[in-house]
Amino acid sequence: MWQSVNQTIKKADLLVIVLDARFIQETMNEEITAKINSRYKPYIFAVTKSDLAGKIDKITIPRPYVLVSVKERTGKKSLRERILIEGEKKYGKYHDIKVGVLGYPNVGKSSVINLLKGKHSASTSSLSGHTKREQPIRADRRILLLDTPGVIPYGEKDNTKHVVIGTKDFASVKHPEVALEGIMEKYPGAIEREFGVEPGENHSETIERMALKKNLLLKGGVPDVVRLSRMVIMRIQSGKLRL
Ligand SMILES: Nc1nc2c(ncn2[C@@H]2O[C@H](COP(=O)(O)OP(=O)(O)OP(=O)(O)O)[C@@H](O)[C@H]2O)c(=O)[nH]1
Ligand SMILES: [Mg+2]
Repeated sequence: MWQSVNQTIKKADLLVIVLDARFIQETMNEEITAKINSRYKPYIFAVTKSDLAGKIDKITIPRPYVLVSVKERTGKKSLRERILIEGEKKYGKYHDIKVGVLGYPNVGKSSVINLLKGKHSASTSSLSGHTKREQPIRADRRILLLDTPGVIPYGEKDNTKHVVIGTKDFASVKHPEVALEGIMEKYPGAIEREFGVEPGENHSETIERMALKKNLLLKGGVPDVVRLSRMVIMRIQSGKLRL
């Protein structure tokens, strides 16, 4: 993965770093910006999934940035203009610019490429790790886009964070009930409120109550906490449940 990212940073004239509007700080990757800086290449932040975010505190967004929603198809013109402006600053007007698109797994990189292209060219999925290698896609006469597989900072092992932001997608989380406990610890009250259950003695008891309330039962009436937890994680990742 990093090899592909390194190659793309080397080949590209400019980089678009994709951030999730709901989790701007969490989807920043200092290793990526350091690598880009060491090659003196310009970059822009595309803050995407803005349709899923509530009010965004603009002060916290690194610059230069463009707000995008691929779902609502907003920000396309601004992003294109910004690419050309930053490109021209560095390379002059008539350069055919190669743009590498980078970011965390599942953050929405291929979708941003499709938005710029105007039709579905890069393959996307709610499952993480979907893009395996970069493929150049021409957005228009002046912009060539390079998709990349998502990467996380070396050694980052924050499971709760990775589940919340979708780096680890709902289908591949190994122990969703453990992950959900971590989320409930980090975002107190959010899940309990959504399900309208009284908190139990501990998170695991609360999760049992939620499974019972949803009538998710195993043989013998045992609450199916695994299924319930995977469902909650899916709702968080798709933006249906806000933390
Ligand atoms: N609501 C909403 N969902 C989005 C938006 N952009 C992308 N998604 C969803 O986010 C998921 C991941 O999108 P991709 O474009 O495949 O993400 P990626 O960064 O290329 O993922 P990998 O290639 O797996 O690293 C998909 O389910 C998309 O439909 C957006 O602006 N709004
Ligand atoms: Mg992709």
